[in-house]
Amino acid sequence: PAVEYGLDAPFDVEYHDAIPSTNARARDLAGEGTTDVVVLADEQTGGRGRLDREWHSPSGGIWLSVLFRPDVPMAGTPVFTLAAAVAATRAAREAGVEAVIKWPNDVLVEVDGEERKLVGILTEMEGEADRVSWVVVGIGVNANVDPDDIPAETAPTSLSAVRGEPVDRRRFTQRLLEAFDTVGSDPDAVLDSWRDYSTTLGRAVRIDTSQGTVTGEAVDIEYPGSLVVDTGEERVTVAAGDCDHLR
Ligand code: BT5
Repeated sequence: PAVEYGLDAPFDVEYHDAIPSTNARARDLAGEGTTDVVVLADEQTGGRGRLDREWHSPSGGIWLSVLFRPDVPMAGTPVFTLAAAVAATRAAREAGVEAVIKWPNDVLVEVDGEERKLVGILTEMEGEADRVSWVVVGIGVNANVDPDDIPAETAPTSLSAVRGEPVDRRRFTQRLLEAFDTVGSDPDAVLDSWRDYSTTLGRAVRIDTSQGTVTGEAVDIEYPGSLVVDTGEERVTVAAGDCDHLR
């Protein structure tokens, strides 16, 4: 395919010019018994976010999924989502884009005082409670795309829009995968880097969870990726939810 980057990555890479969803393809490969592979596409025609939301994936982006089989319980998998956010943020900063992480899975850039979404991450897995069979971490980076071509209600941005020139996708993807591989195997390193890059810690947040809404100050992140929120009355540990920064 035209998108083939010639990556020297710590994974095998399967390239596609266009595919419905790299996560769907990686799940299929998992079902066939494959592991340690990256599925990479220039364009997705059926990209998905969390809760089956649409993920717009025009040509020029970096849409990829990493399939691996870690020796961890199901409950430990959120750390891989954090690792992906850390890796994408590191690669963005190396490309001159001051990205920050919003809990749990958004990589944002502040543009004209407004937080805009640069990267989205979707982690899927299957297996037993005490040990996963496989994990697929999908990472969508608005690389060389025009934000106006992304009709998302959450204001998007892209690497090329922030830089004013295209990014070298081969180099960026290489750094992203290297960082994911290095940091992903060390949960303490993931949490430390996440704290460094976070824009959520120290801020007033409102989190909608399946058990209701939690409002307070985000004070820390805890293994395997839970946000600790000080409500003024107590400290609540939130495992998953949609987070809004209140100021
Ligand atoms: C996410 O979901 O942020 C996870 C996105 C994961 C995408 C990757 S690409 C490779 C792999 N293959 C897939 O099919 N998926 C993964 P969530 O937090 O639910 O955010 C989704 C929301 O972001 C949508 O409802 C839109 O409002 C907005 N959105 C959609 N496309 C966007 C884009 N390209 N840039 C910024 N925001 C977008």
